[in-house]
Amino acid sequence: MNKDSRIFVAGHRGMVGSAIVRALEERGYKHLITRTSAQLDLRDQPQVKELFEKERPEFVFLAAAKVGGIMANNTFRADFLYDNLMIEANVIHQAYLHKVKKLLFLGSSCIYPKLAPQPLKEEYLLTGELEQTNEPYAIAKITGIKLVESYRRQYGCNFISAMPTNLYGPNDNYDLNKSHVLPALLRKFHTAKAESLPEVQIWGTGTPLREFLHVDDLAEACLLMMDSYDEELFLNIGTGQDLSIKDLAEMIKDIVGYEGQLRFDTTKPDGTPRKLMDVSKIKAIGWSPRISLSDGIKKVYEEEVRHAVFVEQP
Ligand code: GFB
Repeated sequence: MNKDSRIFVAGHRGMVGSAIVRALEERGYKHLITRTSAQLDLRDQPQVKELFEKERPEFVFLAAAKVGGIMANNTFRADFLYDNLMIEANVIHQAYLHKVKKLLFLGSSCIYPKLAPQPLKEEYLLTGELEQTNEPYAIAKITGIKLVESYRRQYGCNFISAMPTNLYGPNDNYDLNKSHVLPALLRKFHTAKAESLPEVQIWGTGTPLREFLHVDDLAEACLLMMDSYDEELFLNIGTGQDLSIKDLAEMIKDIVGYEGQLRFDTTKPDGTPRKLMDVSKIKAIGWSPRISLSDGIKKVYEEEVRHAVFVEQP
């Protein structure tokens, strides 16, 4: 990419897309192409075709997706499968037809089998059964990886994929029924402190292990891959370190300054027991995360509290 390249960031209002836009703007890229979902429905093939015909993007970051936490994934199973399949198929196919120079597709660590050996190496894809709570989303993301791989092999397109671990950062979703665990706990502890509530409910047993990456670190990895990675194999993006949901809850409780109790609601699902990424390949090309988990959570919490609202996305 050079500073005048036409760069389409699909999903620029979301947590990942907005972080990629911030990183591109900081580096002086001038010709960013963006559309809100009200302006362009990426699930609609004619609308996506028109965008590519009109704007002729040279580079595409495919960060648009229907995303959510364990409950949203488990409840809106059809939407997670349909919306993501349509977005990926439309954008990747139009990128091929319009001779996009390079496309980066964003997947997710839930593509790996539920009981795969840890840490998760890229080659464990499709070696076992998926976690049930997010199987439709995972199948959609695996399809995205296979679209990228297939357009490369059949048509020689320079399309690549990145698989981020669980993410957090600015522009996250704070709707407690749809969000991921980290924003949910920030909001729950903040509310409990403000209202002097005696306890906070944590879903599941607290024993599942999760890895968390600040989205600004992910954006750096995406720009690096766009600049200097041209291989077929997708790359894991994570910190290589995880912690239990109970330990995450204790960390957030301390950061917020809440003094009540934790209560585990075991009627809620745990999801996959562990999904720790092996990040040796992305590290070998020169990327490492810079933001520690506690610093990142403090930063996000200060930003959200300063705005005085926890934004709920549809
Ligand atoms: O972040 P999360 O919703 O998604 O949940 P996954 C992680 C763990 O935190 C689960 C527990 O064991 C939850 O039961 N948890 C505890 C909570 N309290 C809460 C809470 O208040 N809200 C939420 N949401 N969880 C998602 C996948 O899996 O991760 C997606 O469903 C995607 O497909 C995404 O891959 C990154 O890590 O379990």
